[in-house]
Amino acid sequence: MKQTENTGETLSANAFGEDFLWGVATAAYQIEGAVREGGRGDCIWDVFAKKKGKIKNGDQAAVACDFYNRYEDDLNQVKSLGFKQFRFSISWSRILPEGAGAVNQEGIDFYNRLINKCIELEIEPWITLYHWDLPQALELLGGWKNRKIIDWFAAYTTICAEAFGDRVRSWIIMNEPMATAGLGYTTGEHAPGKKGNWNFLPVVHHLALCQSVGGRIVRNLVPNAYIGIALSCSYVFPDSEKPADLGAARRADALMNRLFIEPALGLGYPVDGFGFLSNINRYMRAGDYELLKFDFDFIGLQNYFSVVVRHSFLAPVIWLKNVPAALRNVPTTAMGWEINADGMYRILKQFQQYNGIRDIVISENGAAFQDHLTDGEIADSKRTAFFQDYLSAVLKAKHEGVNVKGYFAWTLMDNFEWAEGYSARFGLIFVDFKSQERIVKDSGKWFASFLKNTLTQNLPTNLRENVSLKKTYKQPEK
Ligand code: GCO
Repeated sequence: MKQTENTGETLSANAFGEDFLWGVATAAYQIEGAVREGGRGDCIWDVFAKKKGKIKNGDQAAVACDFYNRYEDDLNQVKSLGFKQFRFSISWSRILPEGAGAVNQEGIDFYNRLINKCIELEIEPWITLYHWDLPQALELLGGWKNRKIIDWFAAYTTICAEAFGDRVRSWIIMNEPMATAGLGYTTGEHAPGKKGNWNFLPVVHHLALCQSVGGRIVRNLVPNAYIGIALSCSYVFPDSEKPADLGAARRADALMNRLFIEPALGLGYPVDGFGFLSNINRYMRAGDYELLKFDFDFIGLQNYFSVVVRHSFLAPVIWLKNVPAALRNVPTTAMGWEINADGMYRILKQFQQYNGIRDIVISENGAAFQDHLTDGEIADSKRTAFFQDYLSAVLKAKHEGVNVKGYFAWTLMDNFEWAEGYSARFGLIFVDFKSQERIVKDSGKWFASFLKNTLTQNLPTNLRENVSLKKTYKQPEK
């Protein structure tokens, strides 16, 4: 058994406490497939992935893991791995094929079946409302650049809260909004593939407004809801102690770690870290400062790697560059990301400094490696070691008083890794994308043994009681 670095104690799930939540995370577009089934409308990724050169090897997610049709078997696997929490996202364009307007009952039905199956298995369902798959119909109207998205998102959130709120307690309003703003609308590496620094600010502002607007709607419609957001975060090290590099690290930190939490906490945008952000004022309207605030029950942190940055004259506006792990002679994952569990510990300590954060949940953590199928087995010892090291770092922070309430491994099974297509495998379960065969990797088996004797509490009974109710969504009146 692995010893934790810092305390010398054996890493055991029970060391995290009886009420610690152990889960596994997924996202709709990465696993569902069935893009033409059940009345679903196109999302921005359907359109983006068809464009030449956008996704590695020209991969498409029309089938992905076919989770839409195989969810029962896959949830049985969640159960057999020992996880008691399952995080999935709702595909907005399954619920509202045109993004707004008529509700697609088949979409509601699918998530009802999925939620009910979770509960039948004594697994608590966690909904992410937005994990990057905006309906294409809304992108044609400007997408996240258009302030009307507040109304569209509010309507979608209301429908989901009314349809699922009787059986779902835990809600993540938004996943990694920084990726949407940065990769989706600024560098164009992600859907919808828009480029330009001047898209960044309105998109950030509309995302930040939607996270709090969505939070308020769920608060009003779902009694006893546990509401959060999921933010990517990476501890930032300056490349040197030179003032220029320290400044670069401050700017990177403002963008990567502060941009979405601080407005929610009532601190406004982190302009002290990155002056350019003061330009967001041109998108601010009266009342927005208040509207941005929301008292989340938890903040989901997703940590994969730490970064080292230095000043650079070659990158206008941000004036910094990332010093790639490959040049620093440090261990990396198949994504080229630095493996550094100390970064997880440091980022937790950094978030501990904020007054006003209630709970922290690690809403994603995991790693891609080259997996080799040999005699029906995947001996992915590097992935297991990664989880052990990062979990030890979480435990160390928890022992030092950081209020971490749960941990979600990314991810249940290999899936469509956005611009990397199927080339990057993050799963605890290997997927053969031709046959859809699943094989539990050694890391998955390790998790199963790790979680085997956890003392985790049972599913709240109130979630269970409502499963038998027949759910039909009433079309909104015109
Ligand atoms: C992310 C996502 C996941 C990724 C994971 C690995 O937020 O980036 O939530 O969809 O697959 O992070 O890159």
